[in-house]
Amino acid sequence: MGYRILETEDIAGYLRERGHWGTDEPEVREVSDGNMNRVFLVTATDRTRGLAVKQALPWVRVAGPSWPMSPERADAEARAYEQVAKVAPDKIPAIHGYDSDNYALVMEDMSDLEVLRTILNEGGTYGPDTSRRIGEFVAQLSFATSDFGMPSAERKALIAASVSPELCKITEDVVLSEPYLEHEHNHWHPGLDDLAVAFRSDPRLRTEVAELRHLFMTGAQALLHGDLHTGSIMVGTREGAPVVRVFDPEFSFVGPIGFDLGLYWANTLVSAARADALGVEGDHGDQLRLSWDAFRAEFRRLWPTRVDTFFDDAFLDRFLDRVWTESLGFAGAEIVRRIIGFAHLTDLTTLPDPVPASRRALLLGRELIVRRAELTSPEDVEALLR
Ligand code: SR1
Ligand code: MG
Repeated sequence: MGYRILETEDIAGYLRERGHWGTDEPEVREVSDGNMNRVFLVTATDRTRGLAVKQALPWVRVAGPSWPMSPERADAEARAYEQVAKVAPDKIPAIHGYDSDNYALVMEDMSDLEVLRTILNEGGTYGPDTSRRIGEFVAQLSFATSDFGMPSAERKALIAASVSPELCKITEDVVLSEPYLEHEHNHWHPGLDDLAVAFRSDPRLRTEVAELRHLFMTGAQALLHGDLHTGSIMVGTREGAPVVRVFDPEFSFVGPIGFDLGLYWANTLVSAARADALGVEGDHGDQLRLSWDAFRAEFRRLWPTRVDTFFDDAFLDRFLDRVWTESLGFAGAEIVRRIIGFAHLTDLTTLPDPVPASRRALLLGRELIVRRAELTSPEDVEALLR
């Protein structure tokens, strides 16, 4: 059967057809929240079982049919989950099946967990484990799918299989060029008019963003999540133990490792700007350091297992230094686009007055882009935050 868009009333039958559900009638509700897809939660009436169904639509969900987008992005997501399952299965939801005809994933019900951004927006903190696990996640996925973790020919096949031009183009446009141009996707609070104009007419900033854009287009270092923001992470506790789950890797492709770290850092820094604006005490400003330390430690732990020992220890030091610098640049670009480009963050938009925190974040974003080579440690970034 060909592709059909699933509605709430179709879900129980669909799951039965595919052998995921028995004859009992579950409760089904649509909980679509991200920019791109539809998600349904399916729960047994006695609450003993649950599943989630995620389907890619032939357009960007928040824009509607006026912004067509191939649902094949779900193939990229399914492929990414397969790769992560090999190296970090504890950090992603369990995948029960992928239906490539309908671009639908059937996966673990995570409704007992909460989206990290929601927790932060409600005044919560990251806690001691979240950023450590995110740093480990990026290291485990990127090491395993780099030329250090995979034989050369296998890697070339992964690069070919993971090519995702449509989704990469979104990032090349909305993150890595449009905010620095006049574009209909861009919008911002009127209190930021002067900065939006200044960012569009800043040759140094533009050249540095061009550098990052080119790196994103050409730097095939490892398989990425591709959209690692705090809305793509769920956290909580199960049987007394902390749980962190990374989801939504539909933007996955083989790209520069710093893009994943940078996106996460941008979102932690924006959450810090929100906390600061509200006078909330928290651990937001520590997360870049915690995730970087965990990433670096895990990458170094895996290094002795590399498949190509021509890459020596001195090269590793250089490589990690480059990842650090590139991550800062991508973090800056993500901050800027989330404020004067497309797809703004509720961290800022829901503030009583978003302008002061947005201005600080924008200026921080610019610093991270243009001065990334001078910032050599997390303490340098923390100093910028102060
Ligand atoms: C058209 S999509 C806009 C944004 O939503 C996704 O979550 C990505 O961040 C993308 O840039
Ligand atoms: Mg997403």
